[in-house]
Amino acid sequence: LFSAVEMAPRDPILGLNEQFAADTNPNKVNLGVGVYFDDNGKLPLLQCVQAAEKTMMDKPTARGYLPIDGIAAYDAAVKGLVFGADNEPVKSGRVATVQAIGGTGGLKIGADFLKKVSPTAQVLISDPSWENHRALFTNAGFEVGTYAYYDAEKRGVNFDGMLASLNAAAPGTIVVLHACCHNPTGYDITAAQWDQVIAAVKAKGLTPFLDMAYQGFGHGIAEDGAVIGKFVAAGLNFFVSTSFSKSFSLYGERVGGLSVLCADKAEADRVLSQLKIVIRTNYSNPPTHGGAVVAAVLNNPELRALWEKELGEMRVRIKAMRQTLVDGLKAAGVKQDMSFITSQIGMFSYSGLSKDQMVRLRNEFGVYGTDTGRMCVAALNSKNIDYVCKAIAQVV
Ligand code: PLP
Ligand code: TYF
Repeated sequence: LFSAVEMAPRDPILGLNEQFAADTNPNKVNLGVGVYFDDNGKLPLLQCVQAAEKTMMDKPTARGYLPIDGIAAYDAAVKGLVFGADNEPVKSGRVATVQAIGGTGGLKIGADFLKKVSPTAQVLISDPSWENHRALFTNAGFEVGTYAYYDAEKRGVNFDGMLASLNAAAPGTIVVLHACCHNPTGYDITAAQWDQVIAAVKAKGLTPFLDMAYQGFGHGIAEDGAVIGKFVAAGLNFFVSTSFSKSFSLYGERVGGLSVLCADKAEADRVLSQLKIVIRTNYSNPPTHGGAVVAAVLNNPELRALWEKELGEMRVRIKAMRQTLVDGLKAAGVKQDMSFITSQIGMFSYSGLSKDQMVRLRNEFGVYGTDTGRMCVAALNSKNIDYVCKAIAQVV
């Protein structure tokens, strides 16, 4: 039965984790996978999460099946974060939101649903993008292409190219957009550029799918969410996947969501009923713990304030590390101007280093980034940064 089964390639990012774990270099630094570590190099367990869990443990509850679409208070909290609780889309009931198994789960539910409603549509992801975007939509049965995004020479967004790609797309094309903190490049488009993207999407009749995996890591929760308001104001119907993996440091709990903004409440009810079929036929209903924790935090004013403070600390620390990296590279003797690192946003930096340089960093120094030159700035800290700067200086 399995004799003809071929070995599948490793995930280019998660595969690095295995290689890192096996590396015996005592100075090794993992800048591969997108995970936030604190200044001691530890994965944080947020205080807001601990407080919510303590309250839950003080009053233990049995674990029945959740509704197919998840915890109602969780879905309401996701809607509030994405659209603003007092805003028209939520108030009018035209958002269909389901709890999902991480942001990946949200994308997958959306992709499977889209395959039913737009079976022949093409999907466009940014060039480059999080590689799982391509794999996920391909596995859902779509043909996946790219829209222009990164300009290596300019070190920024090839915005004219991006607009040209969107304007050349066939009506109904599904466009996967990074709501903020573009992965892997770290370059976001400006508010004015979003307006142009939205105008193109509207004029061409494209279907926007916003991937919001890093809300709060760019400029703030509301600031990063503002792009959603622009799509709402344009009168578009669209998809938003949400991930709390990074913003709650709850990677392993798999907490995320999918929201679909529909024309009216009746349409949202019908869409929700279809999303529930996708869920039912894949894993029936979501797990309880992570969703309960996030709902408890987001729906309690004190814990929510604590979360915003802790998320703000993560955001500020990453920004500080960007500056320290730029300064450290200069001090280590790197001649080229690396200040572009501070104009990038979110967890990642596209360093501009070549594959050969990245392989040397890994093999000779135990500094792990992806072959594309992406480094996770959120894994730098005051103890490892000098080492990383010296290693980079050696290979450039
Ligand atoms: N989308 C992007 C752009 C990401 O970087 C990630 C990172 O993991 C995800 C989606 C998936 O998030 P999750 O880990 O919650 O599935
Ligand atoms: O890009 C990253 O590093 C994160 C984590 O298949 C990740 O988004 C990487 C690969 C993958 C799932 C998550």
